[in-house]
Amino acid sequence: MSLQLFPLKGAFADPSVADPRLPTARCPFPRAQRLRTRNSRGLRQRSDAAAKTGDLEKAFPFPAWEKLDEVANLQNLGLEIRKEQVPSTSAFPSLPTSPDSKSSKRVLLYRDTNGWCPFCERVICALVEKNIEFDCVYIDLRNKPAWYLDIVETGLVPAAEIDGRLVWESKDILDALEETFPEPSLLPTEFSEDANAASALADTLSRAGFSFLRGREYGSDGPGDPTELLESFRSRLQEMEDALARHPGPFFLPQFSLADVVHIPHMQRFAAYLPNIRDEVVLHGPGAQYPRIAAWLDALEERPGFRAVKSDPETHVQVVRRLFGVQPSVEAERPRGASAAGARLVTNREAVVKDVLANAGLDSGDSFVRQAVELTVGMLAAELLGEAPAKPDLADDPPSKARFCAVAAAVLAFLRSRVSSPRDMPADAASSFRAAIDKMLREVYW
Ligand SMILES: N[C@@H](CCC(=O)N[C@@H](CS)C(=O)NCC(=O)O)C(=O)O
Repeated sequence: MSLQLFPLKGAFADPSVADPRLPTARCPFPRAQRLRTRNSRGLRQRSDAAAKTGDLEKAFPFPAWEKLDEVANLQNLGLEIRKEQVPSTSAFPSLPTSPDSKSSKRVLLYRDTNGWCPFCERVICALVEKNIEFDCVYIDLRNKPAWYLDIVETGLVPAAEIDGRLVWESKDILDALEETFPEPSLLPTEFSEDANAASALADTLSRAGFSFLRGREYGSDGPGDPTELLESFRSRLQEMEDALARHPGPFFLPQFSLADVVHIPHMQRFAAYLPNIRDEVVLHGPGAQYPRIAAWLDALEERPGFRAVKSDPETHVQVVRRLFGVQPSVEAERPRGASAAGARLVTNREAVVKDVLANAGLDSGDSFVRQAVELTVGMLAAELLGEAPAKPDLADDPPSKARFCAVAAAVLAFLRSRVSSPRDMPADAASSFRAAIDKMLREVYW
């Protein structure tokens, strides 16, 4: 059987890649292939036998968790496991979500379970910068406990108990921390006017940025005027640029301060969103339009408080798309080899589907699986060719949706390791092929 995934054919043959007269239709790793077949049969036999005796441990090597615990060095990472809580790991010491949770530390922070709240980030950033020990209690914002609503009248996070005094509203918490723990200071009194101006700008700038990204004014249902939204965002960014110029060094004041802390959450988000969602505004990297803001973003990387709350750009983009339904207007630049890879996949789809069904470990006798495999291959081809990949509409059927996603993930992972260059496609096409698969895998459980 030919194991070549995408045999070069007719019009799609790329003469720069391989001479179709060469015996490329043979698997370049025939020995490896034979070994794989033997091993998988062996495993099946062993697992059948083990299943009869119920002794799975003999069939499958279970992870050596104790050894892995040791290697992972959990204590040194400061990771705490909170049994029966979601999320169950956190770099921050935490207590059960209960009205009776009493902390031995001077600060107890109530924050969101999903770890995304930008206002909680402000508080954590200040706590870390000021070396204040704290415990966290995680509040599920979709199902807030009644006792939390009783003690915090807004019902919002963050809230903090500081030496037994309960404070909410992120900026009020920052002030209370300064009062209670004056050293090291994050608010030098001689610059309080500039700090107040920066704090006010944090609100107007974040509103303008989110309005621009969502295409509508904060609090309004209808679409806004895109040019006005862009101009308003730009003028707030210019205000920030000017404020950063007021003192020497990269920060708002001559030293890192609360003025920086209050801007960190929305600015780290905008820096992540813009290149992926709306590229009219460039905050960072080549073509940066606000040099002081770009230098400020660079300087943050050195701050322990920022590192404690920093997320990766991809998480930010995924969250804003899911949470606010923000759709990118930026056309992701299609990598150079994408069309070539797409063309090969379309031309050879039958062979590819057959190969997946025969070798990816899926139940090829099941018609749902067969359809899901073909659809996934089609979605990948569409992705590579710059077409919108059509996903099945399974919103009303969660079990089938989950099943489809699982099959799609298996197909994509299989093809990712299966493709071989130059056997199947030129090098840049293979890179694009894998990049497209990585992108789809990130979004496969939609
Ligand atoms: N002005 C507040 C805003 C806090 C806020 O909006 N928190 C959000 C999480 S990011 C929240 O608790 N949302 C829950 C809700 O709206 O019910 C502050 O600065 O602390």
